[in-house]
Amino acid sequence: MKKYILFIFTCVILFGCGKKEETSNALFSTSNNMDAANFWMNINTITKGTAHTGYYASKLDTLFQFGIGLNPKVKDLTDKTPKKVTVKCWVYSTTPNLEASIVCDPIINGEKLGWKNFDFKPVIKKANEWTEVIATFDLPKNITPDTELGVYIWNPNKLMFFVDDFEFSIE
Ligand SMILES: [Ca+2]
Repeated sequence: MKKYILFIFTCVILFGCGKKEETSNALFSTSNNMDAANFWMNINTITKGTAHTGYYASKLDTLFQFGIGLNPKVKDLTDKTPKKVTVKCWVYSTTPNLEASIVCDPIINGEKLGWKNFDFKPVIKKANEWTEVIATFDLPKNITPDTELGVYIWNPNKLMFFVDDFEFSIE
């Protein structure tokens, strides 16, 4: 009988522990792999208020023509030659048909290798709602390990909009 009680007791403990591991009570969590720490630019556009996740997003307006972005050298990211850059982000515009874009501007020793932009206008049609944007840029074949891959939000008309959850990847 004692053995059975011990067995049941053990099961309760194991089951209880297993369940605890599955649930998270975190009200907030974040991560930072430190590899991208030096690459970010225009972080002074980050403001508290309208946000897709949490409380903060990059705000563009009459003061900020350039929003969140990054500018790493190829050699700081990979030993290989990347062919593509992909940016995913969420955008909230206060005006419909947003005239702004994501720019990909690879530069080596001050020389531009092929400036490209992904226009928000066909994607961000409605005002005051969050929309996910995915932009892919083919990189020029002549990039080198020292090429800087400048990728950032451009707001030439000084409109007000917000950008959050900006993801950058190369392949
Ligand atoms: Ca956020």
